[in-house]
Amino acid sequence: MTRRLLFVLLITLTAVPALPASDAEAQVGPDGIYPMVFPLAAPYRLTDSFGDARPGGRSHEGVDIMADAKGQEVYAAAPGTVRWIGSTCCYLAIEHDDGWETRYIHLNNDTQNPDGTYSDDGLGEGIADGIEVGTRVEAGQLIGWSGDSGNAEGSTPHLHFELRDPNDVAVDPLPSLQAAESGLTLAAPLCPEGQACDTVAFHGSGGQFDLWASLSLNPAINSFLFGNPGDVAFSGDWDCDGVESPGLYRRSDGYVYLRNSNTQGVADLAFFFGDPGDYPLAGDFDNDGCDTVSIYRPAEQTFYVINDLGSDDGGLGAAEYSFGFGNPGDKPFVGDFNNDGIDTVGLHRESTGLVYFRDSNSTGVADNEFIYGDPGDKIVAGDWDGDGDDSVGVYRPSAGEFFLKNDNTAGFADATFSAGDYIGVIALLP
Ligand SMILES: [Ca+2]
Ligand SMILES: [Ca+2]
Ligand SMILES: [Ca+2]
Ligand SMILES: [Ca+2]
Repeated sequence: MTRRLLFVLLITLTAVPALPASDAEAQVGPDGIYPMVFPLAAPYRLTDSFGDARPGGRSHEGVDIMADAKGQEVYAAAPGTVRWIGSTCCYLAIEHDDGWETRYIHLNNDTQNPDGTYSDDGLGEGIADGIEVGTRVEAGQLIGWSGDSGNAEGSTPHLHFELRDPNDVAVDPLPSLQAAESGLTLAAPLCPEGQACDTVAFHGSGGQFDLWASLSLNPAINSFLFGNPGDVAFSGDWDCDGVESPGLYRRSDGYVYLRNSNTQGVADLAFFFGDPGDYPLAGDFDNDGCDTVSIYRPAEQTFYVINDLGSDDGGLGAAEYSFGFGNPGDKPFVGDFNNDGIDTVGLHRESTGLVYFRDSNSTGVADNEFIYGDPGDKIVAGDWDGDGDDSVGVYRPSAGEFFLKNDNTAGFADATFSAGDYIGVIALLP
């Protein structure tokens, strides 16, 4: 999967054609995306083929997902019931619980040779055992295998995939397939029930925070103003009450402004720390349950850590310790990447997407490094799945989208969200 990351993340989601006015519209998410699991195992190639002319004056009512070979696994895109299996092997339709339907055409009909290749004898199996009309299927369940059956005989194996709304109108499935591929739709809840999971607040150019109640496709959003345009945002639990809220750093003068609630208002704490040009970072660096503000001095590639907060517009004084880490130009972020209760530092090279971090606040080589996202993305780390360790997310200003992963490795996003136009993002447990 790893090698496909950049390709996937570079895809631009295309506009979805307007759906007919009906209750069908209620079933699609932001941007007209139908939530689904990608229906074909890799390797494959998506084609933009909805609406293409076909023999007899027909219009192509689906998208052809080109397979590398016969026999690649085909999955139910969403939960539902098998409504129809074509009388000539091997076509299949699933009616979903919301009245939408997906169709899977040209499943395999040939037998596999001992060497793994396929004959073209039309005598093989293309539909999985137990899949019959009336069978209940879950999202991602194996329903069959790719092939060239029907009027695709002799052509490149591919899955003709259709998405039809409750009025039986074919909808271009390409944006939904691309969304499924990049994690824009969720096969399972990101945050398991009962877990405490971080969410995000997006920071706007005018000093606005849009705090998402949860990372979901249609979250409640709490908007409030804090600070001035140009301030750099971060987050933490300054008063140790278990609620995280924003902080701001004014890089022009080294001023820190902290707020203890996620509401509009002035700073609850304000003090100086660092020098003009420093970057802020905040976290629990000593595992006492309270977050404090520290800084990264890019000119020296040095972190300055302190486990106390200042107040009353005063200077915070000297850092408790400092250490060198990183390369010129890289931007700092913070997380508890190894779930030991101590936040440590990472750096992000925005020009390439390189992410690297330490599991202790000390000089040394990176404990982990990988490429994530695209150049220009803004990084943050959070515990999106509530398992205790922080992992990366990136906000992409050019697309207004937020991508996250539940482990710190390259690869597909575990979830992607359409956010809008912001300058950055913070992670927090509100
Ligand atoms: Ca707090
Ligand atoms: Ca602390
Ligand atoms: Ca840690
Ligand atoms: Ca986690």
